[in-house]
Amino acid sequence: MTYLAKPKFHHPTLARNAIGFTRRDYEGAISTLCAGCGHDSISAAIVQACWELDIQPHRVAKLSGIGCSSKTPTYFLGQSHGFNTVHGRMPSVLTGANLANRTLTYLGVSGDGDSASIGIGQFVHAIRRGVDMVYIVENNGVYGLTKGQFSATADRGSVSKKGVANSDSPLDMVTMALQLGASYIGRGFSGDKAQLVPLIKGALAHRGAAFLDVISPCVAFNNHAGSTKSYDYVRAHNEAVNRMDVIPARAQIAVEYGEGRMLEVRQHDGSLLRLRKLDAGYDPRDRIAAMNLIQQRHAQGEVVTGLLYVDPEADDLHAHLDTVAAPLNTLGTAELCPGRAALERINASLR
Ligand SMILES: Cc1ncc(C[n+]2csc(CCOP(=O)(O)OP(=O)(O)O)c2C)c(N)n1
Ligand code: SF4
Ligand SMILES: [Mg+2]
Repeated sequence: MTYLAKPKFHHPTLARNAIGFTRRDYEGAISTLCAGCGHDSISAAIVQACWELDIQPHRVAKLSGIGCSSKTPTYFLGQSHGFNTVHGRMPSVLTGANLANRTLTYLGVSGDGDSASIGIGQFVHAIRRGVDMVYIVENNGVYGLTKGQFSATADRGSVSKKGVANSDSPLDMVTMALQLGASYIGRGFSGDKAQLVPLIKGALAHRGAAFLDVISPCVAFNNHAGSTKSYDYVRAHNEAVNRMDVIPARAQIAVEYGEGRMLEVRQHDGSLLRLRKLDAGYDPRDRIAAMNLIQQRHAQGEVVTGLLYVDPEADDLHAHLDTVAAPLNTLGTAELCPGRAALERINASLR
């Protein structure tokens, strides 16, 4: 229950990261989601990723919309800034916050209903603007919070718990993010933490719009035979194109691998994405090839996962707009008031 505080007691031998925090320091309140809900596994992966990256919790802003998925920021990063927005409006609030203060790490958490149905316009524009953020959609194919109606990501022909087949075409948010220009794109599965934690770490280290679609089964309304978002279905149809390690800039690189099996991509912050190729021909730097493979495999009922696209040279909205680096609330009169002469010049240019 959210009103039950977790005990503050930490066992003295709990492992600490480089800035002295235990994993517990990255947790939030006790989850109220259904036992077995995929969303709780994603929260655990976020905790693990932030702990491993030595992120200072108070330098993170977590934002969400409405839904079971959008409730989850209460259950992780209890010492970070949080903003639970209106349904489908997380991207615009995140964009505004990011423009006002670029020194924080922005983590947007949403659902397939929140982002692919009511919030689709907001999703589209935040991605195409290149807002520097990690945008996670916890994708279960239904509106879990309002009792299991199909969302826009539900596959045509997939069957609801009550036996009704979905007649609408699905919307694939990964393909959309590729088309819209996101510069780091991955698909994960809440049942595969070993794959998901590095995907989140790489996204946190990325500059630009990072988008992660995480298939996250709803055990209450969409985990039966006939669903393409159930644990069984995704386990049976998960085609991972690669496995990734994220090596922070400060770490020594000790192991060398054979050519052909490995691909190394260095990001702007110096972190290294080391990819073990499971599909030898897959190159996550090729946007068009990524779209083709995802669509081909989807037509065959397969779910392609892994790091699907990355542009390590990407920039972000601040670079496009040439904004000041300092947070707006730290600017004083000297920076904000250009003076009479400058104002007169501006006014004259407008006459
Ligand atoms: C403006 C508005 N319309 C509708 C709702 C009702 N509503 C609440 S959550 C939700 C869908 C949530 O689905 P999703 O984002 O997939 O989250 P999940 O619960 O599946 O994790 C809806 C339609 C609302 N809260 N506000
Ligand atoms: S209703 Fe579904 S999405 Fe919501 S908490 Fe329960 S299992 Fe998770
Ligand atoms: Mg949902």
